[in-house]
Amino acid sequence: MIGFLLRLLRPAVLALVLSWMSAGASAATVHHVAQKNRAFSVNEITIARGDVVEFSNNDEFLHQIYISDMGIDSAEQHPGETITVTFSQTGTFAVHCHIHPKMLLVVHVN
Ligand SMILES: [Cu+2]
Repeated sequence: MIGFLLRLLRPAVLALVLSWMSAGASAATVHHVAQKNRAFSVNEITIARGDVVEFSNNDEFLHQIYISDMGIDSAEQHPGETITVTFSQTGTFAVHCHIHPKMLLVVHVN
């Protein structure tokens, strides 16, 4: 009797697990932003909550990532280095670089 019930339930459980896995996988899109010529490669991006932004230093000198509203104030980022930030809250966030005060990227998180 128990064995019969388990056989009956197995496809439902499998479907639940699969839908949970695909939901998790689709939640985190990775967006690429470069730092080049003392500027971010885009001025503004709109992403979904839980998405990841990878900042790649494509210059020959140091950058840094400063996001005041998220309490992020990274260490010096050397040429070729990538800093990964997960945006887990909705809202609008200004991304700056302490070393180059004119650098600004606005991230809208829906
Ligand atoms: Cu910079």
